Amino acid sequence: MLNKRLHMPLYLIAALLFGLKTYIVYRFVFNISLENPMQEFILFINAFVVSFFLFTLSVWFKERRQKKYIKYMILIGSLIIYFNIVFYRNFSDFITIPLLFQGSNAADLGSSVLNLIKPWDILLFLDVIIIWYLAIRKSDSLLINYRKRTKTMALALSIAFLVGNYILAEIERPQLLQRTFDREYLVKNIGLFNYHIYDAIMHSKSKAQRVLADGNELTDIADYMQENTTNNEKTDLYGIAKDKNVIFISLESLQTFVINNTVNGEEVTPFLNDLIGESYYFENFYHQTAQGKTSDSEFIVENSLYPSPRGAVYFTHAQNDYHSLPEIIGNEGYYSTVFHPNNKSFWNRDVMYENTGYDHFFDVDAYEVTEGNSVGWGLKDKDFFSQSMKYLETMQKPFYAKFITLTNHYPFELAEEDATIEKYDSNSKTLNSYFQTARYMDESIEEFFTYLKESGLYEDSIIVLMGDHYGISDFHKKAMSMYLDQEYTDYLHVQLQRVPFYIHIPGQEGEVISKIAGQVDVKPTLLHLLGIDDSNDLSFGTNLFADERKPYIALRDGSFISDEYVYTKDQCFNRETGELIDTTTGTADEESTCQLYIEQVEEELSYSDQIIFGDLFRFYNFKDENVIEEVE
Ligand code: GP9
Ligand code: MN
Repeated sequence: MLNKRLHMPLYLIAALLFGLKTYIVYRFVFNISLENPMQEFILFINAFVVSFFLFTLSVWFKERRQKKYIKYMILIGSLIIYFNIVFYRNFSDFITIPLLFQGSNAADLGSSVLNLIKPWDILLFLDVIIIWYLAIRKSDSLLINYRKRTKTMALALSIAFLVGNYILAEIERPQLLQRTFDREYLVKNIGLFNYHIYDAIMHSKSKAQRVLADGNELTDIADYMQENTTNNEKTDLYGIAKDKNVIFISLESLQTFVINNTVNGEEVTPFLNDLIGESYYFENFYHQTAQGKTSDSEFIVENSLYPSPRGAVYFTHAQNDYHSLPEIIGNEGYYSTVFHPNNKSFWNRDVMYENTGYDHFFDVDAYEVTEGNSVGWGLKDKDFFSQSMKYLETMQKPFYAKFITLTNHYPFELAEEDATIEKYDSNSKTLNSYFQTARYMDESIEEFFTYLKESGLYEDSIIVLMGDHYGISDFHKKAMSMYLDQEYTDYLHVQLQRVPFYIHIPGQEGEVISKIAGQVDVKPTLLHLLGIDDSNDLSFGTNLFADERKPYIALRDGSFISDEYVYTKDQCFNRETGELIDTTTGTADEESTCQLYIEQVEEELSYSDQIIFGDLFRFYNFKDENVIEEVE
C-alpha cells in the first residue's frame, strides 16, 4: 500500500520522459534557430505540454487499456519523431503529408536511408524501453483509477496548457497558423505533433476542394481570361531578348517611394536611380502580394495568378498543376535556377520549385555563411552576389536565374561598417533604418552589375529587377507621413504599394513608363520579350508593352488602381490628385467612377481562388488549342 502511494503514475512518468526526449531532439537534433529567450521557452514548454496531453488521455481508460495506450502511444510518438529525424538528416526539413506521396523524395531517401540510421539512435528509444519495462513488470502499482472529477480536471489542465502554449506562440509570431511560414516556425512554436495535425488538416481541406472540382468551372473562367486579361498582340519588342539569359532580381521589401528620393540630403538608391535611364522603368507598378509575402510575389510573377487570400499558396497548394514560367521557358531550352541564401524549406520553396519546373535551387547550403558575413536574416546581399558568381559563370545557357535578396528585410539591421548613409530621424526605428539597408541593397546590385560585366555574362542577358512587397507597413504611418510630408490617407496607403520594376536590356535605351502595371503582368511580359508565343496561356496579367491592356490593377484585398482612380475601402479617389471622389454607396454616376470595376475585380480574384483551390489547371490542356480535357 505504502509502496503504491510513493510511485508516480505510469502516465506521468511517460509524459516526463517523452517530453524530455522531445525537447532534447528539438534542441540538439533538429537545427532549430532560436532568436530570443521567449522562443527558447516556447520550445521547451511545447515539448512537455504536448506530451502531457497525449499521456493524460490515458486516465480515461480502465487499467488494462491504460497500460496498452501508454505503451503504444510512446512507441508511435517515438517512431514519428524518429522518422522525422531520419528525414531531417537528409533534407533538413520535416515530413509533410504531401511529401509522403512524393515519389521522387522517397526514392532519394531510399538509397541513402541506411546511412541515415546511426547505432546510437537506439538511445532515442530509451524512454520507450523504460516505459515498456515498467508497464510489463510493475504496471499494477503504477496504473491509476481516478474519480471522474479528477479525470476531468487532468484533461482540463492538459488542454489549458496546450492553449497557453498556443497563446504564447501567437504573441511571439502573430497569425502563426494563418501565415503558414516555415515548417520550422510551426514546429518551434506548437511542436512536432501539433504541426503534423495542422499539416493533415490543411492537406484534407485543400484535398476536399480539389476533389469537388470537376473542371467544368474552368470553361467560364478560361473564357473570361481569354477575353479580358490575355492579349497576344505582338509589339516591336516581341522576341527582343530571344535566347538571352534572364537574370531576375527580387528586391526585398523595396518600395518605389525611395527611388529618386533622398534622406538627410543624400540619394537613397543612387545606382537604381541611374539605372532608370538605361531601362524600361515602370513607375506605377504595384505589388499584389498578401500573407505569403516574398513567396506570393514569386507565385504571382511565375503564374500570373493572384495569391491566396489566406496563407501562402507556396504552402497550401504547392502540389497543384501550374503552367509556370520556369516550365514554359524550360520547354524552350532554358535552364532555370533560384539563388537564395535561406533554408530551402522556407516558404516551402523546395517543394514548390520542384513542382513548377525549376532545375536547381542554390539555397543556404550553396553558400559560405559565417558570423562575419551575415546580418539579420542571413548572408549579406553583397556576399550573396559575389558568392553566386561562380555558379552563374558555369551555368548552362540560356538560363533564367532568379536572385532573391535578403538584407533589406525587417527589422532592417545592418553592421555599422556597412552603413554608408545616416539613419533617418523619426519615431519609427524601422523607417529610420530602412533607408540604410535600402542603400546597402543598392550598392550590392551595383556590385552585381560589375561582376556581370566582368564575367561577360552581361551582354547576353536581360536583367529584371522587382520589389517583392512593401517594407514599411501602415503601422509606421506617422513617420511615413513626416518623411513624405503628406497626410497618410487610404489613398496614400495604396499608392505606397508601388514597388520598383525595371527591365534592363543591355544596348537598349530606356524609357520611363507611367501606365499602371502589376506583378501579374510580369509573366506575359517576359514571354513576349523572349519571343515565346504562348497563346494558349491563361493569365490574369497582360504584356506591359501591349497597347490594349486590362484597365485596372487589382490588389488582393479588392482594392484596385485604374488609369483614373484608386479604389480602396469603399472609397474612390482620383489617381493623380488623391482627391476623394465619392464613397461608393451607389449614388455616383456608374460610368465615370470606380463603380465600373468593383465587381469585375472581385470576380477576377474569386476566379483565381477557384483555379488554385480546385487545382483547375489539371483539367486544361495548354498545348492543344485550349481544350478542356474530358473529365472521367
Ligand atoms: C525569406 C525571404 C523573406 O526566405 O524571402 O521572406 P518574407 O518575410 O519577405 O516573405
Ligand atoms: Mn520579402
